[in-house]
Amino acid sequence: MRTKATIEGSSHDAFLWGAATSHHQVEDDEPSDWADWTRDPSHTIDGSRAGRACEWWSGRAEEDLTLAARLGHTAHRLGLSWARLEPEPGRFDEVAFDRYARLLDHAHGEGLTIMATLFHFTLPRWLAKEGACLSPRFPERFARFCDRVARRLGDRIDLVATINEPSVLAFMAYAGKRWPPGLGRIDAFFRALAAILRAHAAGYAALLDARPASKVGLVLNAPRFDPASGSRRDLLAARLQDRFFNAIVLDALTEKRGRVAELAGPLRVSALPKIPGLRGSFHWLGLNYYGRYRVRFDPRAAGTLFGAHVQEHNVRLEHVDWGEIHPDGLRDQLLRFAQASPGTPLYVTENGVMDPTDARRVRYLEQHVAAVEEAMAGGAPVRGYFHWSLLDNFEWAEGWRAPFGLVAVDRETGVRTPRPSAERYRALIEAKEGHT
Ligand code: IFM
Repeated sequence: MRTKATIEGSSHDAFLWGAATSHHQVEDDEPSDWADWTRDPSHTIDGSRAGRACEWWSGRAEEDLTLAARLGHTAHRLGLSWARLEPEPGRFDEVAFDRYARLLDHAHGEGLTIMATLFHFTLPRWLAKEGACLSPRFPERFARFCDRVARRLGDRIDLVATINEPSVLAFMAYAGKRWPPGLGRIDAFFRALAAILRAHAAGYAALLDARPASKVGLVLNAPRFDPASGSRRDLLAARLQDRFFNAIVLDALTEKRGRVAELAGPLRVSALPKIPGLRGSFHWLGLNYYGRYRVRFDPRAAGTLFGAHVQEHNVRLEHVDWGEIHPDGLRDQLLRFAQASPGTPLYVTENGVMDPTDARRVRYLEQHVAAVEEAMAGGAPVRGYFHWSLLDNFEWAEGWRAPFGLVAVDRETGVRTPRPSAERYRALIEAKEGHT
């Protein structure tokens, strides 16, 4: 891992600058529950599937990681496919492990520090059949997978993230119907969230048992929820959404209920059981931040806790609501994480904008990096920033219609073209690191 990097105003062992990807979104033909789910064209807004994606599995990962390094990145966050690595319960695919070993060696050869996520939304088919995250054996099975990854690839992974965005997964796939298994039940949200956190705690323990030097974290997506007006009803709806999306997980990880509950006022509700081994089960925390929602009380919106999102959608794709661009929210959420878990190193593990023309991305990048600096000046120990994403890729239920890349990818030819924002990011990194 690199030891010398700085961001204006502070110095750290290694401030990491990079971009993030996840396996299903860039690798060709991942044999997972998502590959099965997207056989039904109604499951994506454009009827598409990941398919050959950005061809990372069959060979283009190396070329793209070299490009990232040329664009000034010092780190990369990627996902490892559980579905590939454990195609049958307890049977691990050594050829697939070798493929990742080569990819990770190449990344290190390019000077990139690696953060690897072990469960980024997709599951092996056999586990999906067994009940996905609601399988009673899910936590134990995830721990076994973590153990194997630590033993087989641990020396090639600098920072390991167990799970990506527990609240998003529980919301989209268990409360909602748009992601597999698409249960559409609010009770399933709480059961899935508890199971995901149980799996994280079990995975954390397994990673450390197998490799005590592992630096293990968990990645949370934490948008801001603000009331649409000064009315008490809007305030209550915004607090409910924040409580059940953000605070519930931070509380469970830190058990600092008093302090975190203050943000939810009188709503000291916790619908999660106590999970053994969860408290403090991280060496670092990742924050994925895209924007904020303005919440208006709506008695008809029971499924979203009586809050409708009413902001001007400056990041909107058909019916998809990505919220409002609000860089101050990144600063505030970093400070909130720092307060919830004092001294824990923080990484911005995702931050980006769906923008095919790059009209917004340059300013978005500048403003959010400035927000990171403000958070650091306010005492948040931020150690890195990963932009979402390096490349245009498969955006889940939005299919191929949501380009988030610093680098555009032509779907027909596969040709990569860095957007102006990629050059701006390079200049920004160089300026921050003092070698212009
Ligand atoms: O593409 C996703 C990613 O997989 C998880 N976080 C949000 C991104 C943009 O929606």
